[in-house]
Parts: sequence; C-alpha cells; structure tokens
Amino acid sequence: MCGIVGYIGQKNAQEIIVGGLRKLEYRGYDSAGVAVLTENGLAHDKAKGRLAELEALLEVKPLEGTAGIGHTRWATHGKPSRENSHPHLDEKQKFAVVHNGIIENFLSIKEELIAKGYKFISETDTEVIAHLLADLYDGDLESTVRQAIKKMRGAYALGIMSEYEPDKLIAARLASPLIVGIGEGEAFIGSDIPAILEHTRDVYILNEGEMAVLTRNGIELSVAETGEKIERDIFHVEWDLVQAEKGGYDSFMLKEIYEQPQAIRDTMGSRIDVDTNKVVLPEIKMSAEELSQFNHIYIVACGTSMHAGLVGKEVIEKLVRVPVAVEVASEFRYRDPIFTDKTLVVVISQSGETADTLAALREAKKSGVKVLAITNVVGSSVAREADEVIYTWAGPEVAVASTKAYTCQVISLYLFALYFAQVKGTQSDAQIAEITTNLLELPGKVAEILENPEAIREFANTLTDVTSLFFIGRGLDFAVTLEGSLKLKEISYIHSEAYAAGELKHGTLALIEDNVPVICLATQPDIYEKTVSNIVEVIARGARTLGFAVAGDEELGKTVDSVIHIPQTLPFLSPVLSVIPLQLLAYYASAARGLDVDKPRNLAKSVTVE
Ligand code: HGA
Repeated sequence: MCGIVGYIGQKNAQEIIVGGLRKLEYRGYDSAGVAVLTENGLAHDKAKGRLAELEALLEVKPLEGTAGIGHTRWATHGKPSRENSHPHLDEKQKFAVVHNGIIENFLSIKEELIAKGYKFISETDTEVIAHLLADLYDGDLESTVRQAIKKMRGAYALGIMSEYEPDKLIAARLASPLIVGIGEGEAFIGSDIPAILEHTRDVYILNEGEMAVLTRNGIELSVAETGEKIERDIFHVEWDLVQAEKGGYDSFMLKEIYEQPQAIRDTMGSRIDVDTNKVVLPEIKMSAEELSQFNHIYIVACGTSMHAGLVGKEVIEKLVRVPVAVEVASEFRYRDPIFTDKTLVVVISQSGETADTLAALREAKKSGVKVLAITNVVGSSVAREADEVIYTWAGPEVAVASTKAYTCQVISLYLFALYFAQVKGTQSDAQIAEITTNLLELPGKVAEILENPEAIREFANTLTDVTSLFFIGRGLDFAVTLEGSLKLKEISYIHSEAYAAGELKHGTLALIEDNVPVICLATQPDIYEKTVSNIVEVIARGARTLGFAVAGDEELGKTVDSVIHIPQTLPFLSPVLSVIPLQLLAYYASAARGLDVDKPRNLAKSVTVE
C-alpha cells in the first residue's frame, strides 16, 4: 500500500516527513497528512490531493517539533477525502496513527467502540486503531499498542505516537512492509527505503508481527504481541534511489508480480469469514432478493480486465448456473445489447477510469440496468457511478502491464460468484466451505511458484529471436492463455496468439511448423485428455512445446519438451496459479530482449481515451 514516514530526533520533523513522503509520490496516492508533537501537544494537518496541497497548509501553519509521523494514503476503506486521510486521532487527540494495509475485523472493533460511546469521524478502518489505543491506554504506550495489536486482524504497517509519551514513536508491522532507520540521536520509520534514504542507509527491516520502539537514544525491536526482545543485524542499503523505489527488483512489474500473495490475501482477507467459511460482502448494498432475481449477466471490460472476466464467466456459470456473456467494452457500448429487468452488468477496470468501460457503464445505467463495478481505485469514476462496488485491494499498480490487479480481479469474481451462490442457494454450505478453504490457500501457493522462476526464465531466454508463438488450452486454461499471450505481446513485442486448443485444426494449425514455440496449459482434469490430443497434434507438426500441468501429473512431461508444475488446487481456482508463470515468462522474455518492461511502447497505464 502507500506511504509512511516517521521521525524522532533533533531536527524539524515536519520537513523530514514531508521530504520523505515526496520520495514516495511515485507510488500514487490520493491524500496526505502529518502529525507532530509540538509545544502545545499533538498537532496535525492533512489534505486531499497532492502533497503540494498539504505543503500549502503547512506553510501557513507549520507544525513545529522534532517528532512526528506522516502518510500518503491510497484509499481502501472510504473515499479519498480530508476526513479519511491519515493520521487518525482519538477524540481527545492524544494518540495519532498512520496505517498502511487493511484491518479486516475493523467493523466489529468499531461496533464495540461505538457501544462504549466513541465517535468516529471517518469511513476508514484505520480510525479504529486511534480510538482503541485511547480505550486501552494503561499508562504505558508500548503495552497499550501490544494489547491493541492482539485485537486486530489483517494487514498493517503502523506508525504511532502519543502526547502522553512524547519521546517515543512506535512502529509495528504485519503483512505490510515497514523499516526503521538508524541515525545519530535520531531514528526514522519508513514504509519503503526511499522515504528515508536521504538520511540514513542503516536500517532494521521489521519482520511479520514485530514492533519497534524509537527514541532519540536508540531503537528496540520486539515481538509485538509478547514483548520478547529481538536482536537484528543492521541492513546497510547499497541501492540507489531508483533501485530502492523498485524495492530492489529490476522493474515495477517484477515487484508487482511478487506482491501478488499479499495482494490476493488483502483482497480476500475480510471477505471470507473463517468461522463460517462463507463469503461476506458488506459493501454490496442490494438485498439478497434483489440480487437473486438476476438471471443474465454481462461482464464488460477491456484488455486484461476482460480476461479476468472470462474466468469470472466460467465460475459464475458453474456455481450459480446463470448465463454470463463477456463483452469487450469498446464493442458493447455501440452494439445495442439486450437488457431486461433481470440483467446485471459487471464492469471491471483497474483504474476505474477506462474510457470505454465507463461509457459501457453509462449505457447500461441509461437503460435502467444495475451495474456492479470491480475496480482497484476507491472513488474512481467507475466506482462512483456504479450501483455497487467490489474493490480489489491490490494496492497501487505502477507497471503498464497489469499483473496483481488481474489476479485480484479474478479473486473478486470468485468472491462475487460465491456470494451470489450463497444468496441463491445454488451451492451447499459444504461446497462453499471447500471453495473458500482452497481460496485461502492460494496466496501460499502463488508464493511457492514465485520461489522457483528458473525454469521459466530459461525458456524465456530461448525466445529472443522468436517472431511468433502460440498458447493453447481449453476451458479455463484457454482464458488464462489469452492473458498470457497479451502479457507477452505487451512487453516483449513477440507476436503471439492464444487459441482454444480444439479450434487449432480449423485453420491456425497451418501456422505450426518446425520449432514454433507452443505453450500448452493442461490443468483442467475434465478436458485433460482432449487437451493432450491437441498438444500431440502440434508436436506432430514440429512445435517446440512447454507444458503446464498440476503437481502430481507425471504424464504431460512425457509428451511435451519441458513441463512446469503448478501446485494443486480446485481445478476452477487454477487460473490464479497458472497465470503466474505466464506473467514471469512475459517479464523474462522482455528483459532478455533488453526492453523497457515497465513502459512498453505505444501503451498507457490507464486508457482514458476512446
Ligand atoms: N485502509 C486504510 C489504509 C490504506 C492504505 O494503505 N493507504 O496507504 C485506508 O483506507 O485509509
């Protein structure tokens, strides 16, 4: 997620914090704020929009002090606004908190606090932390933070300060990155290295569930819940600023590929109730009756989002038995689609500003049809204009070629399909539980694939002189090959086509000749043998084949030239796994050709023109 900077020392905290936030601007954000301990106690200011808006306020009314915390927000819970931006403070303004991530159980904590009389002024999940600290405060900030952390579930990187203990900052993390910087008589908090690189290159990298107490005399690390002290080696940062912005990866795309386990976890987190194993979507405002009357769905999107929609179609049809048509937005908007009062339109857009998707949404709404949006950007045009929104909590995506947004869109479509199935009663509780249990295992399985990129890299290195290649698969595998092919085209400029394996012999097979690479997905058991027959057909024409099979499949390797296994899961969840090596393949093919992976020619991140 976005940016945290904290400082305690001898210098002007506001200047150091705002300077650090500026170094994090490249990640994208919608608002910013800072809190400083001044002579008159805890003071703060915040503003919607660019950092310059905050700076203009601070110029008029500077916050004088030598300890403070700051934040650039990229909204997940509540629209971008001054009220929702961080820091968040308790009612008496004694505690200030900045937070990256999502507090999954914030609603239940909020209800408890409201029952005790606490008043909330924002829509965020983060605000609960400030009130919780005020509620739990026992005269010792450190132990209070530990108690608060025990109550919170989800993902967080936190910067905390209190007027009661002015010579201290607290940093804590679970599943969101956080570092503390070591200085002479000063210490820093940063969500990313660039935030503090100007001031120090010596840092402690906090691990899961760890906490740091920063004073002007030093930094103490401990296990957040127990207080057990931790000894940690200092990490000396050798990176320059550009490398640091990419977290040490060669490109934003690779960084974002590797962020997928966390992004998927965040997107599912609070939406799967681990006690009941059911999906909860409190953001859906329409009633169960209203939702269950839909008997026809259009999924409308462009590019990668449309490919996510193709997976969604299979999943919704399988779980709910409601027909789904997937439409390219630029076509849909002009083609007079058939709407009835039982039609639901689902639009998908990473940025929420995709011009064709937005136009399609407006066409649907003009006809009185309900629209559900799946988007990554809170408060975007698509989110504002749709009747219902499910946010993908993928975090900001910088690389033009979308990766983590795609997997989170697919996850959101699974969640929607399951919720729809629950409402319509088309799946038993046991079936739903089996699926949600398997969904929760996906982040770990994605991480497993990412740990072993070597075989993919080797194959990608053989593609430097290739001018054309093919992807084949059936059913859900075909949907994934479309995305794999698009990714390869976008960033490696190699011509590629994804084909439904059974369609090949109706024309495209004529293009297969000696040494043409064909990437074959065979992860779907019900059509496995049919797919293998098609693979054999391309091999007979001289194709060089790379196969993808599910772990435990010892057969495919006997047919194809080389095989890569993905972990086992329910077959209809496999797209989230099988797409990962295809993203890596595109990345390594592009890198091997020496291309600019993050900024492919002719393309833009957010397509806001028709
Ligand atoms: N969930 C919090 C924090 C989001 C974030 O990480 N922003 O940078 C919110 O919506 O404010």
